[in-house]
Amino acid sequence: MTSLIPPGCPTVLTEDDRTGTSIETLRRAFMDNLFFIQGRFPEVATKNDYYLALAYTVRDRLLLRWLNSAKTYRDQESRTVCYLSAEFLLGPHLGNNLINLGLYEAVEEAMRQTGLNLKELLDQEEEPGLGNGGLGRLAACYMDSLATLEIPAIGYGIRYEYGIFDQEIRDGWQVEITDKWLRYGNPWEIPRPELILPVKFGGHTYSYTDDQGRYRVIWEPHQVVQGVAYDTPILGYKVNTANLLRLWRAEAVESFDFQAFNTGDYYGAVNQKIASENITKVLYPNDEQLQGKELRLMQEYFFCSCALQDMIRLYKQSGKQDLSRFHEKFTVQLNDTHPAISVAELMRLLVDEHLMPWEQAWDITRQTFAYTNHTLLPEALEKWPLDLFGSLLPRHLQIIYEINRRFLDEVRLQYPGDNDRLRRLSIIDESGCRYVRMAHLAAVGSHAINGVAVLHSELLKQTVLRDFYELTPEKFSNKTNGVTPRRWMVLSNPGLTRLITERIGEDWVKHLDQLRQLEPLAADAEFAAQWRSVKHGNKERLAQYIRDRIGVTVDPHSLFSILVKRIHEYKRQHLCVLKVITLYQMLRDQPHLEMVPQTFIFGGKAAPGYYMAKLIIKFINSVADVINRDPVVRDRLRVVFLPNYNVTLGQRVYPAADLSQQISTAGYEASGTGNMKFALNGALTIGTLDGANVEIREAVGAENFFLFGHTVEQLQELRCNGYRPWEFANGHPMLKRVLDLISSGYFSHGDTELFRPLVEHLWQDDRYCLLADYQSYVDCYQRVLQVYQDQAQWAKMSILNVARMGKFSSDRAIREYCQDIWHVQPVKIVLPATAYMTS
Ligand code: KOT
Repeated sequence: MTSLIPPGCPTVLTEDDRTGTSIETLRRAFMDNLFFIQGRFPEVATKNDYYLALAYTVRDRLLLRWLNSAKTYRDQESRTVCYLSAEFLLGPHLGNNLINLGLYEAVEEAMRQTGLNLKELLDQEEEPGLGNGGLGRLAACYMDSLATLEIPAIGYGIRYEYGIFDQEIRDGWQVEITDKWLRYGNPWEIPRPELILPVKFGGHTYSYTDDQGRYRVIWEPHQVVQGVAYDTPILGYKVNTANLLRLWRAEAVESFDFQAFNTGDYYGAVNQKIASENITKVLYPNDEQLQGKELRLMQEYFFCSCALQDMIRLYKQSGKQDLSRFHEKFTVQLNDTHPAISVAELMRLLVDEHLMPWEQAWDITRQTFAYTNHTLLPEALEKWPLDLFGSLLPRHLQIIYEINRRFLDEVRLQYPGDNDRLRRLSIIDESGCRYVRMAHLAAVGSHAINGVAVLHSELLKQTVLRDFYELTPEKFSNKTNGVTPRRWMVLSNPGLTRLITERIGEDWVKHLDQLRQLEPLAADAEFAAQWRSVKHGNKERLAQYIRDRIGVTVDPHSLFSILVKRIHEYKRQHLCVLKVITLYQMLRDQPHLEMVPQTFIFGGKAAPGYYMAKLIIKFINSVADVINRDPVVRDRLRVVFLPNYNVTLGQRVYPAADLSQQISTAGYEASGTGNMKFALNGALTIGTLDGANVEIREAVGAENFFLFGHTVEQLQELRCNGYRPWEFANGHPMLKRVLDLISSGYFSHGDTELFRPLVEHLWQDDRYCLLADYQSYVDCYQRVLQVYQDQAQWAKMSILNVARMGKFSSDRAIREYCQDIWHVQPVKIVLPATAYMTS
């Protein structure tokens, strides 16, 4: 029996069916689960039965680590990070857990011996799409790193019944399909039906003085729902730490309101049940666009209240009744403002329910929370109309008023007579309709505030939170984002992982800076050849996928230029299309032009109510249709829109990219994380000085990065002088031809109306300055094509990119949060000699 436990990893001594890791044990346990959990013989089992049997086999191995982690944290009363996020975009669990357990090869072999193909089983898993994009995926990467760094942590969020919609493309348009991710069950979660917490909504408050002379407020709600916990273990890489992701589902307090039922209001009772369950029914699919919907505020409050009540419950489990050290036990990170209501909720719990004096409660609250901002876009800044807020959370509104009153009193002391400043800083926006500004609540209620890339953190201090920065500069810092190399390299790019590990050993997976050892190999011709061959294999697999999925043939020898991310005007997918049309024009002008064959691959979802974003998808598909059919371009140009871009598809796409397109308008992309995933997989970047691009360029070297476009300062100047996009269009013959071609209906079967909003917007307003950056983008692309013709040079640059990307591991980011904000230490988890615990 070969045991595949990683060296140095303490483990159980017994080789039982639920914890053993030999191929033989894994195979037996798998067959056992197929029989006893799925209730199937192999003769009749479906692929899904096999997937589930395997998932349960792997889950058993997680549970051993998970329960021991929980027990250790409890015994040692470990300080714990709580990451509060409305989104966790996890991606499929099975492959990742196999990597982190160090069991991928063993299970692959066990499956092979059973006549099964592990890859096919991995493909069975429906990914939990409980997030929109960057913010949710970052939360998932951070959970991976917290566990890998052995930091006690709990992720708190919402168990949406329907995650981000599935995207289909019909006639070039996006069509949204509900994401029924729980359809076949979810083997990775453990429901805790006995862990139920009440959450109140609406109603009114009244106050009185109790018999000890204390002022007290009672909140009589209109509605109470209950939160039920669903737990998912999050395992670290080759450690015994498995942390907890606790997601909450809303339920009616009782299945029927018996009083209503008895008085004959059967439908009223049923409606109440439905209304409660609706709270966690579906993820709002808007990325960086606030929709001031009541249900959304209910979702936010619902999960924050559950999370904080749960923390208090855990705190009290250790025997402590008095909550004066709550902030020593827990540090809570607010993932943008979606959980910012937590500030008022913790105050309510401490003051109203645990009778703590206001000043002490406020001290604890401020020491507990820290806030990360993820966007500067004004339309994404959360603010809630006062009426709506007050009718749903009447007690919280009172608390916010009190927080604000005390806060503004302090400001007044520092800036006497500066009423303008008070107005700007106030948590309540009174400039027109009155609103609660959630970023202000988060900023006032936190001891630390950070942006997610150097440039973004600087802009944050100059724009959205400028007055807060002037008031308390010591609270501000930068924490540049990172991504986990486990999912984004080891799992998704086994070829590159093998090649790197052969040369520098396997430590880089945990210490990504070690990739730097690859630098000397950039000059090694043999290594470069292997490097290129790995990339080519990945491109072949993506080409096959494209053929299977949308029936378009692409040449893996062509330059794969990829732009995958949510569709948004500031991300400028349409700038890339203008470039594609420019290339097409050149080919039509000179049909025999020698040109590097290129494949442009797009992917991304548009918010269902975001008309322009949906039109951009139609635009890409329409241009693709015309170009891919035109015999003039022959094999020199292909355009592909891959439907339903998600984590699973990302894992196919990043390893196959030659060129990563990171072309947002400078100052708009807070950080970006796709940019990091591409570069870590050996793609070169064409990009603007925006978000983390700035730091990526600094890290890999300016000579290994294709830079174009106006800087933030240049754009500011352009706008100050009155930006007139038509001057750019008229002054540039090719750009004008491209815009005119679109307007002529060339890409819309002669329909001159279809893309009019898009083109007119560019001519007249061009908020995101595409036309101003067009020339520079086109010129830069020429340099890309020149370098690509020298494959040796390209490979060298690609190797240097990877070698110098170590900084962008989420492990680095989490270490910084631990040191600067959370002040939390690793806790080693040691597994007991026998599999199951006795106490
Ligand atoms: C959405 C709604 C409100 C506020 C912020 C968002 C948001 C920001 N959603 N995703 N982001 C992205 O977050 C990533 C992780 O920090 C960044 O890399 C990216 O630039 C943001 O756009």
